[in-house]
Amino acid sequence: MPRMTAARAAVEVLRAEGVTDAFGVPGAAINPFYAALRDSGAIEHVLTRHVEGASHMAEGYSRAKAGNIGVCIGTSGPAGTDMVTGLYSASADSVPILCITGQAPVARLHKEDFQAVDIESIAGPVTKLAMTVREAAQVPGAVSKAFQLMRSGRPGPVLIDLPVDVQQTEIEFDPDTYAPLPVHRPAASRAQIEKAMAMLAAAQRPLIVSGGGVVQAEASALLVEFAELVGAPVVPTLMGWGSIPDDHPLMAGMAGLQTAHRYANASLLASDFVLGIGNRWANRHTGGLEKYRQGRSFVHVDIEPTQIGRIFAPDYGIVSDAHAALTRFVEVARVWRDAGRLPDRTAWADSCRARKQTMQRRTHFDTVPIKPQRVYEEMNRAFGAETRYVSTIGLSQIAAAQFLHVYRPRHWINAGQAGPLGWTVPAALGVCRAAPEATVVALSGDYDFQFMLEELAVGAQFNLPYLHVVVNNSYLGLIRQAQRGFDMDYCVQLSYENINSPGIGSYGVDHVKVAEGLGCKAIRVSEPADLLPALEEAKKLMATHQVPVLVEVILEPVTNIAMGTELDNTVEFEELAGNPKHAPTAILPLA
Ligand SMILES: Cc1ncc(C[n+]2csc(CCOP(=O)(O)OP(=O)(O)O)c2C)c(N)n1
Repeated sequence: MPRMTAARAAVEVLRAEGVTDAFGVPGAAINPFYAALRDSGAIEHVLTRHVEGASHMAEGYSRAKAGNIGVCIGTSGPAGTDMVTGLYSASADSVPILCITGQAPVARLHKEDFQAVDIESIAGPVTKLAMTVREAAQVPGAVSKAFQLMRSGRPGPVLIDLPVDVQQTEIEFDPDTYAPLPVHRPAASRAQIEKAMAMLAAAQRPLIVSGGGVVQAEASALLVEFAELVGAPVVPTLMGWGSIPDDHPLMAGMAGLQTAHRYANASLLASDFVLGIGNRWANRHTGGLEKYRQGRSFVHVDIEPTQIGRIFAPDYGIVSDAHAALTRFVEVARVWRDAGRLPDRTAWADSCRARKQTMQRRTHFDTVPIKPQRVYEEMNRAFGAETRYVSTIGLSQIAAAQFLHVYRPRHWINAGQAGPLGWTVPAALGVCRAAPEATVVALSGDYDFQFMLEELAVGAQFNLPYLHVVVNNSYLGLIRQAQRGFDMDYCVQLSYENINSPGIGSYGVDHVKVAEGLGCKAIRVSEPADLLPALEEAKKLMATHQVPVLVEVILEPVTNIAMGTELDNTVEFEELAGNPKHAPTAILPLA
């Protein structure tokens, strides 16, 4: 039997599970693992500038391609705690990442040793498994189980914590006969799908809500086929955006709060039945539950049994992987179509399409300083269907969801539930690493960008070219707007005397100089007419220099995207539900 250190055995398991890349920061307590990485030569390592950055890169890497598992590595103590935000983000959005940390020697774990922290307890609530492996012989099994867990059921992150003496202990392990553990994903039965189909067929105005689970399960093509067979419009959630192309006749828009379309909210309120697949009824999607549920029945299909009924009790629940469920939905729908059992829903689908045509928000503004809406209009011009967008949080993300267009799964990569500022730069780098052929376009407000902009150095060092649009209002825009409710404008201004934009005043951080200082390329835009040329120029710079390229857009300081009737769809829901006083003009009568 081959003998090797437990650290080497862990690396051999990673290799056998298909890992080719890792993101991390070395340190004393993880050095034996780094030695094993070097000796094996099987895994490429990207040295990040912040350990939190490594965790977000791992998430971007996982989300870019089906089957990918991003790996992030750090030493004991603060490296593990730095990665907790990444674990939270991955767990919240059901993304598998493997976090490996070094630890103090086993005998010193309770002696307040230097950088000894109880990371397995800290990471517990934000992982599927967090384990400090105290016995060297358990290491291969623990890492193997990590992969099984990450791939089974609802995907999510795992943390494996390796005390430095455990890493160095020699064990017997045979990589040649290693085999990954079986993965389990529940699948809907024919009877369950037929029952849901009967409810859908009985409805007059059915909608399908397509969540991130559809994207994760690589079931987007099946979703579109199913929607076409039954003639039901699709409302993707923020995590499911891209599961049906924006220009598909049955794409009814995104519903809910903020990251939503007015026409989708109207269509949702007009529906009488919702089939949710791989979604979790997030509060940013549902808004107020009473309004959301009133007058319609629900079927919920989810891979995780305890998700059924978590937010509200559906009329019928099915525990299933989205791919397995949609495969059967398509099968049954074909049979029912051939038997003439599928009602014609053309008029209903047409009414959703009419709302989509008439309830668009305005984007074309010529004013200087630039209004944010215009930025997205120009981005839609500059970037095609192959573009993979990466964004996190803020007014910028909200407006992006309202105005950009996404046509393919895994082409809207967004930290949907956790929304941690700083996620965008490292996540975009992770996407680039996983999909070097892709056109990756990140979008941030200036504050999100400033949170982890040191990671741009990683993009420059490792030649990870992507285009980062930073919409700079020199404000914590979203928070400023939220503060309206408190009648204040407090601790939200980012500007200070540093650089001046013509006619606008001081904008504080010179992002162009910072990006260039880190080895990237950068362009600043202040006039609407310069937006498209700048985006085109940025594409060329990316191709020529193979580094991240920043396009900084100087926006009006206080954005005038309406957060009331335009963005706060709780209000929109109420209006659309029949308050004639505020009802927007172009709404079709609600059924
Ligand atoms: C780690 C973290 N802290 C605080 C917040 C709360 N927060 C959400 S958006 C935001 C302001 C974002 O400003 P910016 O990135 O400039 O985007 P804008 O809203 O101006 O487009 C803040 C502070 C957060 N999401 N994450």
